[in-house]
Amino acid sequence: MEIEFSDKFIRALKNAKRVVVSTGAGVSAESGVSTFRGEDGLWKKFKPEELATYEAFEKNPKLVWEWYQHRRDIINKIKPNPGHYAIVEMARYFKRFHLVTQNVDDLHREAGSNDIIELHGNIKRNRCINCGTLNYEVEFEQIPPRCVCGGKLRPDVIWFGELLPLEALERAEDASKTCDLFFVIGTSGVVQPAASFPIIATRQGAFVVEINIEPTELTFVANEHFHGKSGEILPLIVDKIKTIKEKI
Ligand code: BV8
Ligand code: ZN
Repeated sequence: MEIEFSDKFIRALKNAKRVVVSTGAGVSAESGVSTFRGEDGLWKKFKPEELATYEAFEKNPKLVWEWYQHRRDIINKIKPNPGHYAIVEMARYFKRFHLVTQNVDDLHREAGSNDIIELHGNIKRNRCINCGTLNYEVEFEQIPPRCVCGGKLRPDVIWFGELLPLEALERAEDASKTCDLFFVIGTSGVVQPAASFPIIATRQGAFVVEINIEPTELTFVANEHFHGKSGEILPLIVDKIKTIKEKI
């Protein structure tokens, strides 16, 4: 695949010192994780409020747990794709680099990214609703599984109507307010407050780059839009970065 880099994009890469990369389900699509709103999207079969809410968990813990086990089974079998690895490589070329993800699939960590700002938690972690204990145990004989304290275990993800982890929210907000280059990759820009970060960035003058296979709610804020798969485009952008920046 060939892509044209505009002068303004190359200038933005050259001058960038504080970069944010924010990712959504589209970054994991080429690894085989279905997105939420795509053709085979998770939300096609179920509505978000039917499954990814505390009320749904209270009302039908078995259905919610089976949905998460189903997603875990898929996620446990897949690997990061070239887009995840390109983000790991990209981080090496900028003084300050933040990775903010809406994804709960743990693929950024598996690819080698560290210090990931997980806005919506991590599907591989469980949390006790009674004592808050976290565990990575994912195989259970009974559904819904119980904590040793007797409390119900839930996937450690943020459901609709739940507040995001304060530290993640503050770190993402601060990084968006102070960055000079913001990549928004593989997200439809529907879910709040995650979708607000590129807008915060553009408001303070950052150069915003969108990578997506289609235009989204956020395309209007982007200074540059790469139309295509993140797994193909990101490695090309990193190759370009290597010709104009030194590793830090
Ligand atoms: C909160 C974890 C305070 C669980 C998730 C009314 C109006 C506006 C907002 C609200 C409202 N009522 C409530 C809200 C707030 C609500 C919200 O945003 N609702 C939306 C639906 C309108 N948000 C919340 O509730 C948040 N908490 O705000 O607390 C509060 C409290 C009460 C009331 C108000 C406020 C919590 C939200 C977190 C929900 N949890 N995940 C789980 O995963 O099971 S969200 C889940 O869906 C994901 O984590 C992700 O964030 C989201 C999916 O979005 P995307 O990642 O963008 O995925 P999508 O499929 O949509 O798009 C994929 C994109 O990739 C597409 O654009 C596609 O073109 C592209 N693509 C595909 N392939 C590729 C590609 N791009 C590049 N390359 C490819 N190969
Ligand atoms: Zn407990």
